[in-house]
Amino acid sequence: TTKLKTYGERATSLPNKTAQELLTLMERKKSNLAVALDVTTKQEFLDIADKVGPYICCLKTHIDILEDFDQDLIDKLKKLQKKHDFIIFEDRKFADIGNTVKHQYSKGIYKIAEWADIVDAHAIPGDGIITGLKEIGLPLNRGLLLLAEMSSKGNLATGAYTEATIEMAKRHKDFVIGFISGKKFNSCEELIIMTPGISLDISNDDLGQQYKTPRNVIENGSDIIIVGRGIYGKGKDAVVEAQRYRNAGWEAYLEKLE
Ligand code: 5BU
Repeated sequence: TTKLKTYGERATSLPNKTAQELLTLMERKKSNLAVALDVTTKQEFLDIADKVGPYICCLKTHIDILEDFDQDLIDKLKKLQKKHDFIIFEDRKFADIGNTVKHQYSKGIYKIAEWADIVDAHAIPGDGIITGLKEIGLPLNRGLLLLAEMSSKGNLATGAYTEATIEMAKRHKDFVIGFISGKKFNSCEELIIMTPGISLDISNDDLGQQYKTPRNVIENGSDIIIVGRGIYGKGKDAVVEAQRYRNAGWEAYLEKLE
């Protein structure tokens, strides 16, 4: 069997600058943990981001759920990014024609392209969604993830849809840096796999979310585990939980490398 490449060694196998930066910083910080920061006030958002910052490679946002969003939040988020060294991933799940997603990516209230290193998109509209996002994102060295699979019960991103999504990614390797999925796909092993639906404690929520453990998904070729409520949910100490998930993710990765 051939030895698996480390995150750091893989950095040079991708043309996209954000992808290279992400893989390098994972190696440097010894973390394959992304936190999904799904809280609805600025204060909670900045407080948790500052607490978990030292332990994460990536901060995943849903910027449109904040009740008191303003430019000051973005300024402070960028300061925290400098302080702690992480990639920012806005989980926007674009799903429209190229011309529309271009505007959604760069304009409006959030001006996502100005601060998000990575965004994601559904493959359902076809290649035009990537071409549109690329016009905005590539000059800024941004990266895109395609949703090849989803974690929720009954989702339709399976089989032929997943296969077609993988083919679409391969046609845009300058901009598409990887997938949201639960496993690695043959024929594009260099692409980065980010996996949501991760818990060490529970197997589902009441609204269709399904959880796997960090070990489950890393064994299947996931590169980055995405954890939300498992870290800052009711009664949890975000620092303790971030350390616990970071260690679980990194140990599973080291075992895979052996
Ligand atoms: P949780 O609190 O760990 O369940 O949060 C999971 C996060 O990942 C949340 O922000 C979702 O929007 C996101 N997510 C997901 O759960 N499943 C998916 O298939 C995709 C995104 Br794509």
